[in-house]
Amino acid sequence: MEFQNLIYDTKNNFVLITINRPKKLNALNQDLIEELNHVLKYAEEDDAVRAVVITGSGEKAFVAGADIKEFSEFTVAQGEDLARKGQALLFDFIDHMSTPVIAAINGYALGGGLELALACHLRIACEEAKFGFPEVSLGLIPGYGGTQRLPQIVGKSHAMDLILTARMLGAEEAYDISLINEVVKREELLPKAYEIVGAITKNAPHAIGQAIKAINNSFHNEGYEIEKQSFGKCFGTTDFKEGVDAFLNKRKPRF
Ligand code: DAK
Repeated sequence: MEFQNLIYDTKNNFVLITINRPKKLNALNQDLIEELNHVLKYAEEDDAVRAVVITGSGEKAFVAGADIKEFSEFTVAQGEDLARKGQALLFDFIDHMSTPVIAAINGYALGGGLELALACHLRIACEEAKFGFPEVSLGLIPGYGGTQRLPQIVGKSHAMDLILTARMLGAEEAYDISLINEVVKREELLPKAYEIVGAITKNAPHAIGQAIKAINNSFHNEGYEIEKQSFGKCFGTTDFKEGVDAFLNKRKPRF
């Protein structure tokens, strides 16, 4: 199958997906979300696929966020609707897969890109990787599950810090706060991901799927719904218009 925004490679018993928009730092647009859903669905349905690894092309970015140009004109209704659609096609979809998904983070993982990594079951990164939620600097909040999964993974205190300050952090700090499972040298990133795939796939696949389901269910709450509504409301504000205009015109926002 031909894809415009990703490359997928079927290995022995797993699939490697490489997000491939390097000129736009692999920013997530709607087409890419659909393409990822397509490959992930296939991986989930084929019993021969026992794991998935997701990485970004180039040395600069895993995914530098949702595509800001694409969402700059969205209304409140479109924002909420697309948050729902994106969650169903990609973020919740991965979270609920019974096939384990590992994010191999090779550079910037920002905004929607960090949300993608958080939806994966495990995260490893190279030493140069950078993480952050710049959404509030654009007049938004993380709308693809970030306000829910970040506190689940790093705790409320670190989540408040990262989301409210919008600061970027490096791989060592990300490891220290348990945002990622491991940090390795760049050349060891994919070999380490494959090693983890090997460690998981020697175990019983049915039990792996049930374990993921049980772990996920310890985090059931209403927060995801509130996030979608709050995210949609941000699109009706002058802050959003100012934040996005500032990014697109390469200037600092004035809030
Ligand atoms: N979207 C679109 N283009 C992007 C991009 C992005 N997120 N990130 C980078 N690019 C583009 C840049 O515009 C530039 O394009 P050209 O000007 O060359 O055409 C190219 O990638 C290279 O980027 P830079 O020239 O900026 O590279 P630098 O090394 O100087 O800087 C950077 C790297 C990662 C620090 C910088 O690119 C940056 O700050 N990027 C934006 C980070 C960011 O704010 N990401 C968005 C976070 S908000 C939604 C649901 C969820 C969301 C949105 C909507 N709906 C349901 C509707 C989530 C929102 C987010 O993710």
